[in-house]
Amino acid sequence: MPSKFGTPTDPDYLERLAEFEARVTRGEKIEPGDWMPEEYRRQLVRMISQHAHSEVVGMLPEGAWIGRAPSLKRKMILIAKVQDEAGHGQYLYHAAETLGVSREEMLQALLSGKAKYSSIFNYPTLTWADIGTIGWLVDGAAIKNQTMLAGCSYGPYSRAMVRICAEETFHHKQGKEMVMLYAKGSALQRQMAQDAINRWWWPALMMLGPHDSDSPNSGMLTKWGVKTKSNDTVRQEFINEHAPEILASGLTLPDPDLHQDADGNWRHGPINWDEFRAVVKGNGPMNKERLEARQKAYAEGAWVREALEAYAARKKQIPVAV
Ligand code: BYC
Repeated sequence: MPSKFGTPTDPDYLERLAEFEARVTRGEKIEPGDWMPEEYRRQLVRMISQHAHSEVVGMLPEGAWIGRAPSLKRKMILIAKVQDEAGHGQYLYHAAETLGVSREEMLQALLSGKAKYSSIFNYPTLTWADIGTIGWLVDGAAIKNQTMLAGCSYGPYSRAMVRICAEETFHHKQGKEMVMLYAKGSALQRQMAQDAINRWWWPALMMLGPHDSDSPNSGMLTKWGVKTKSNDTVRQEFINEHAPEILASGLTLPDPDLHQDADGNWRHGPINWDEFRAVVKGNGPMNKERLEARQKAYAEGAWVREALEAYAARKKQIPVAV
């Protein structure tokens, strides 16, 4: 039986590729059992597994504040949010598994430092205002990116995005409400909110990926309907929504060049891509801590995996009554 993942050396590759591309152009979803080029599979595994790791590592900066939330209400919201992120990781690992990669392979790539996850989670959460700011800016940027991915050509990824975006909308709203409240609060609350916005604004812009001219994967991903908007387009949408709202709340943004053009778009100053590259290479402020935290959690979960394996093996030996 021919493989459902085609390579250019296959005799019928060009014919199948044309059929696959026609399906993508018609807006049909590609499903796990369907034929697809090996390169499409590889790109999806790369992106979906990175996305899954981001959700799981993304629990760490916020999880650190659960025990220090200022009220029961805020604590309950934060617990629900962090738990949602674990669920998002699950949907995404499952989506990647439909492409023939195992959970263990993906986890080992993360734990060995080989796999990437979003740059944004390598920054520290220094005060409680960072929690609101992550909701407003980080979830805000993630929603723009993920709404774009909800229209992607791969069915399982697209459907995971629809569900994730619905939950992220709640995350975004609670963060925005919190920061807006502090912006109108005491001098200390205003200072905390401003400081958090100052520290998270640029990393939130970087999170959406390099400029289109420096984005090697975009060409193929766009051609095959995985990315339905470019990195810069998504970033522009994010700035157009968030810059005026933050300024209207009475806070400022740490970009002296930020302004609105006659066409309605908000223009930003130069992004520090050296910082972005350093963070992605593993030299950000919290890379080491984040990886160590995941490695520790994996080691401490060994007994659960062993127990599950023993249970599964035992179950196989017990005759099932019919
Ligand atoms: N961080 O060709 P490009 C959340 C890499 S979590 C690190 O443009 P692409 C949340 C990129 O991988 C949601 N690396 O790449 C959770 C590539 O390197 P490789 C997070 C980055 O893939 C908890 C190279 O740079 N969202 O919401 O076409 C609490 C060249 O870039 C980053 C996702 O994961 C980065 N930011 O486009 C709160 C979205 N950007 O792999 C909230 C899913 C780029 O070739 N991912 N690189 O070695 C995507 O949509 C796309 O991968 C990107 C980049 C738009 C990010």
